[in-house]
Amino acid sequence: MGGVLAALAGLAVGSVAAGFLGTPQTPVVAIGSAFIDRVPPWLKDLAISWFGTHDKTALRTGIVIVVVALAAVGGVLAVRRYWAGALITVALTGAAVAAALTRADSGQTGFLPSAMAGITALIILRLFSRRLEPLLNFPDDAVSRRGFLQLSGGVALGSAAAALLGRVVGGNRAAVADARNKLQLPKPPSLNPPAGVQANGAVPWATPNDDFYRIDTALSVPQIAPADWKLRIHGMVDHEIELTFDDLLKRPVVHKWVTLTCVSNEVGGDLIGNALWSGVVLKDLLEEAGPSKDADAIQSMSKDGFTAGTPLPTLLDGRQAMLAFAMNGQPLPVEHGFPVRIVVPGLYGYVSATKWLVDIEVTRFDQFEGYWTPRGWSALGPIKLSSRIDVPGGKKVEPGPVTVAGVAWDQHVGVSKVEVRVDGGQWQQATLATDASIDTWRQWHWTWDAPRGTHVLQVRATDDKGNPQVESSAPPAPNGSTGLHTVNVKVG
Ligand SMILES: Nc1nc2c(c(=O)[nH]1)N[C@H]1C(S)=C(S)[C@@H](COP(=O)(O)O)O[C@H]1N2
Ligand SMILES: [Mo]
Repeated sequence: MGGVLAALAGLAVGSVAAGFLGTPQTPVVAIGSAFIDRVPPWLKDLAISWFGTHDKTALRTGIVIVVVALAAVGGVLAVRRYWAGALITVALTGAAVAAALTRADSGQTGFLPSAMAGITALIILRLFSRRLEPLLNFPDDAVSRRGFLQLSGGVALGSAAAALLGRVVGGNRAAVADARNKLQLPKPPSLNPPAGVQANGAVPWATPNDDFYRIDTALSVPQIAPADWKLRIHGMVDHEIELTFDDLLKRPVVHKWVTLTCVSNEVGGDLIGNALWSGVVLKDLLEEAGPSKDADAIQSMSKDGFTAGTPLPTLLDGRQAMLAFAMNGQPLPVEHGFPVRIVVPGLYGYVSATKWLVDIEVTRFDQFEGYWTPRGWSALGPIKLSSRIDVPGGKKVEPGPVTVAGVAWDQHVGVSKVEVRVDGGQWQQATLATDASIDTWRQWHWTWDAPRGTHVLQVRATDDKGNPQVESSAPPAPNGSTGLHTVNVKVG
């Protein structure tokens, strides 16, 4: 009891301190972020498949449970020997402080919330062990019991008040949301998808922002007001460039539909979305900076220290890789990288699509590794040709004509053909919807005269160069899944 309350009070003080210091590093965030940076890829994939995009809530909850459980043990030990319980508190605090110190976005004060949390917990633990001593020796002493209960109530109330205060002073979030709402950005000529791109029965060709998948390592979403945003382009360049948000808006703006895909997408998975991005073409900026002939990459960095390594040619070959500030006509949602992120058609997000972008270094692949490379993922990540069946889903269908439909993608190469087969039979050509560009997914549909029974549907795509999709199954690591999306359908 004392241990649990000490821990909760510590965590509450930690989050208030983080709020006042303007750092995202509450003790839970510090531990969680360090955990995310070190988690093996298989565990990350498992977490995504269990919790989907709620994996971060699950992690936060998990950390609180573990901390409170350890603190409970500490509390029990502290009843007899204060130092034994204190040792556990000190160890937990040490872990959180160390975790905060290793984070890029913690600044000089990032460790303070964790340290203050630890000190608070130690003091409260001490108070409890003092109050408990007389109770242990004289169990019937009403005065000691009252003292103990008063202390418990006081600490519980204090923690709740502190937690509330923490929410209020964590006002950075509200300020950034407000700045985002007030932002006036150049509007795309139209938000409507190009004519003919939507196939009957398929998912919406344009993914609404609220439905767009979110993948990142940010346990606490970086909050950057546009007025505070600055981008430095440096490294192997003739002229370093520094850019404010206003500078960015003064440049020519492009609006472009691009389908973003995560390398962790399993065959048939939904870690893919298509949006109209507005921003500034990166090529022009890079050419102004003048990359050295020996450079072959950029390392882009997020406010929170995430990095991606992108081949320089993909940024200069005219495919309109961009610094995007808007998504489907809205300022980037904060979770999708507000105020500025990178979008590169044809590359998986982990090697290109840095959100909360603050720094671009022109460099060489033999000089650095992007965030995911030492964690078992390839340095290079071109998106693989792939296709997915969206309908019919898992539901039972009536015999007779059934619409089979879905999407196929091979960004910056293009999809030229989609075929479907039933029960391993002949491949049948599906009807393709209009191709908006080679940088977006392409929808398809096929009408199946479905007989009663249980059947297996499969889809395969062919790219614009005539290469068929790789049929053998491979997992997402190290450079993207392959295999045919296979769906069982009950008819009858
Ligand atoms: N700062 C930052 N940017 C990031 C990541 C990240 O972890 N941190 N993840 C990348 C990955 S793996 C993908 S797939 C895309 C996902 O972008 P979205 O969340 O907007 O869909 O963002 C990329 N940009
Ligand atoms: Mo990703």
